[in-house]
Amino acid sequence: MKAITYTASAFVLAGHTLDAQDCPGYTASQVTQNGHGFAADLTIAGANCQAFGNDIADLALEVGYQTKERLNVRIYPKDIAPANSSWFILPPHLVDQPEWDGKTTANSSDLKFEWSNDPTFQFRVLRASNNEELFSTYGHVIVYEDQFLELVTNMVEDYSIYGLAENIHDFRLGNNYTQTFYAVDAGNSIDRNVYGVIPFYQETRYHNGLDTTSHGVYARNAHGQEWLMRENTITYRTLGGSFDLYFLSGQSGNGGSSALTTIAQFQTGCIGTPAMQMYWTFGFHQARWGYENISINQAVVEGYRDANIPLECFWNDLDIYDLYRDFTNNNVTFPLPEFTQWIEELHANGQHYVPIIDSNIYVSNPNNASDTYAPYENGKNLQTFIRDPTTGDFYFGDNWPGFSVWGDWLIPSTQEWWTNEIVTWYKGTPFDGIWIDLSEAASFCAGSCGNGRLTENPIHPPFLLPGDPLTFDFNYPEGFNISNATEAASAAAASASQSSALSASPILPAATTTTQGRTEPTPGVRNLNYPPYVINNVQAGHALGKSSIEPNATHNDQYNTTEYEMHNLFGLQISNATYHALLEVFPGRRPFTVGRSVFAGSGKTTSHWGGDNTSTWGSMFLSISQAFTMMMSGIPMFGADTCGFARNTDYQLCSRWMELSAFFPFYRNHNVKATIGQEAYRWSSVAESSRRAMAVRYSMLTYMYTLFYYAHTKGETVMRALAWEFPSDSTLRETFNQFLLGPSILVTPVLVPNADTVQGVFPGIGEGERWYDWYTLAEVKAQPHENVTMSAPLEHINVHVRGGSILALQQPKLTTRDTRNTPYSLLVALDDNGQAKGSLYLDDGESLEPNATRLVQFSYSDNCLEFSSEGQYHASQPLSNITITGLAGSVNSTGCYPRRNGGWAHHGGPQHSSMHYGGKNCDTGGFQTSYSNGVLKVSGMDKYTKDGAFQENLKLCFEW
Ligand code: MIG
Repeated sequence: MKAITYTASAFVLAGHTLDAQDCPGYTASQVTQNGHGFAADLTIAGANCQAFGNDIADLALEVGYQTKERLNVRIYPKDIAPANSSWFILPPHLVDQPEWDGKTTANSSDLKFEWSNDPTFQFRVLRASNNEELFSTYGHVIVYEDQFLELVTNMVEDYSIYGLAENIHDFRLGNNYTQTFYAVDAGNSIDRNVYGVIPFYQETRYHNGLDTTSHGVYARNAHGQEWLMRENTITYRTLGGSFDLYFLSGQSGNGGSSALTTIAQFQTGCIGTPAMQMYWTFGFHQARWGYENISINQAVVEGYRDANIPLECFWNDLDIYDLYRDFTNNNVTFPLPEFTQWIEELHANGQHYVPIIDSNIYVSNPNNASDTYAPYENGKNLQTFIRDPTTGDFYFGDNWPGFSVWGDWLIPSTQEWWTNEIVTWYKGTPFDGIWIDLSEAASFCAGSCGNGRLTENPIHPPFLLPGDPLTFDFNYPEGFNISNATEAASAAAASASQSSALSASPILPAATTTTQGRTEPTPGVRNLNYPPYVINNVQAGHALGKSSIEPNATHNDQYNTTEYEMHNLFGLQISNATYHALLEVFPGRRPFTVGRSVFAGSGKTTSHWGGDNTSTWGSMFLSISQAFTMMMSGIPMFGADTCGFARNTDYQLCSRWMELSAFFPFYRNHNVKATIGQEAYRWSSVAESSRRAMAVRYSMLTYMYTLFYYAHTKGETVMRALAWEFPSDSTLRETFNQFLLGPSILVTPVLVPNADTVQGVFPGIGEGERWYDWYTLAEVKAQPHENVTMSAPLEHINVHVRGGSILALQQPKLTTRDTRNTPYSLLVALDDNGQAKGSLYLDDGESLEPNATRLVQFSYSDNCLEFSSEGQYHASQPLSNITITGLAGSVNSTGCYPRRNGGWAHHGGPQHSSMHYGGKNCDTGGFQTSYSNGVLKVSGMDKYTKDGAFQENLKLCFEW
């Protein structure tokens, strides 16, 4: 036997490095053109290499100019035995497969494909307009084995690529980084694989500040994989499947390319745009693992009410369940019907309720007649669970409830079963959405460990649970020892004595791990549990079967597809199934599901939270770059566990985090068990920070909602990196300590402890951009590229409005329902030319296909505010105020004039309070106006739009 040592970058076999690039590569022949590309054969150009699998000698190549902006390259085995097809081919019904639009040809494409056989098959993709090379395997071989695919692309010097979600890493991925993809149940592993897999990157090239360009690459493959970013290359490796690459030009029309266009092309053309969310989901959510009974639930809801902090939605974790079993209610702590009534009270107050559902299903103890568990029995009757290939029976892994099974989403009966369980459970637990956890899918043991042991059910998980004796968490955020010295010292002492007590009397034996290095490829055989190539999976020993269903588990489809192929898709599938189940519960209403594991395309049905982060400043900071990657991946309804999940938070971190997350689409505070509570009302400072930040958020809910409308219809992004909005400024290429919400709102959070100032940049100053403080409306005075120091007391988050924007605002209330019922106001922030524009989308806030919508486009120029309003939706609230900021220094009162198009007229300059409406006398107009420092405020306009603010097109002019 050869000695095998694993190193991070290569395998050392008997003293020498095994490099798949020593494989022979392929030769192309039999080229046949079709109208929109060509096909060819690829034949192995030497002896089998057996690098990390069994070589496939004959491949098919297909190159397709699919749309003007998208080029597809597919390489797959030429002869696939039908039974093995799922090894290589990812069917379009599982993951969308983009196709030819029926008209694009090589000549009309933004992109150009070139190839050569010298010395072996290699290809490159160029931008047609200027022959710029975007992707190139020249100088490298292609490796195609049954368990290992590799290709290498040459990259420009100091390249900037972004994406490859999900990762907890800097925004710009860097040139010395490996992104591993294998959905995993493991905290927020920094720089490693996490819960989701979206193999798409976007590249930006700055060209010395001239004409920044962008393009994208999507690799449609669901296998375990790695992307190795190195100085001048990226190496792409997967454990199977095919090369199915989509190159996106990032160009719009005949113009230049941009990151935002590239990202939109990925969504609209490749994976689908995100689901439209219900209006209320943009309110604030409170969750915790450890809300152990109805009285605790009640106390939390009251805590928020008493502190005057908005609480839109209350979440329960596992605590509601009987013995951790999905779809149950603990009779003692959450008895029915009291629990049902409690949820109905929330509803009556305009609040909502979301419970957790775990991906695992408890297996009843066959020897205990009283241990029947209907969800298992029902699924068993339909034979709808994933199987253990060694017994042919179900695969019995282990999770919270004990030995468990998992739904096999490849067969239709599983949807039927899942829908039935959800519909049934809803009767006693009238939820408004579903939180899907552990969808990696996680199992606490290796293999079908319940074989022959089901009679032991229920069993305790093989590790201590938070909340078990001696498991209190004494960790606090960085800087806690400075802000809370005494408490920090006593926590350290308590922690030490707890760990010595635990080591004196261990409660559980140490968990065993499964470790094995590289296995030798065996002709004709795939080694599923220990593939020859060992990806850098975050689990101990990098074992794929650790903390997860083992790769050799089988599905019930015609191919008996294995988990090896399906692993990364479990989260996508269970979220899709839950989406469809919710459509049964709420016909015609947009389903709200929040899932932990996601794949390319998940955003069409689900939202996502950042998983188990920690109560640390670093974790808070990285939530911003993580959010950017989700925006790029078509999953904009994203947020992190605010104030941090694992460990204790403190008042500073929690204040800053409540402020920061107020500008993330999904805004939820969540916390693990056995730590201190972290609801926003627990500290006066956190309460005040939350009230203030939420007031900003709730004021602009319609703006957030409108951003989602454009995400859903056009693939636009919701949170935005500064680099996306200001592409010519290369100094922003790594920036993620600030971000934009849509094009108009700039957020500069405090990300470090013990600070009362923050630094941030105001992009575009000196090149026509203007910025205004949200709270004072004062214009920012800064030099180009200046890192401006701003005051940032604990309860304050810096928010700035970009000149050129018009925002429709409402008055913040304690629920989104009440906020939505307040009058509108408009904020007009002028740019250098005295112009601005904006838009507003309205509908009933919950229908999948609303029968009435309204889209209002605002514009301001030449002192006139105009809006055009289209659609049938009737927003009954009036328009009460208009504020214009950025007006020139002094205002002359030259009298008013009526210039109305069936709308408004205004007499008196901004300093006059009298105005005309519809030709009536100024004095009965009753508008109030005030002007100072470039800000004009007009109020008291409600009476003119009693029937609704945006019922007609309007033009309102100001004269001075
Ligand atoms: O094995 O349900 O990420 O949000 O509180 C851990 C308990 C299970 C992981 C989730 C977390 C949730 C926790 N869950």
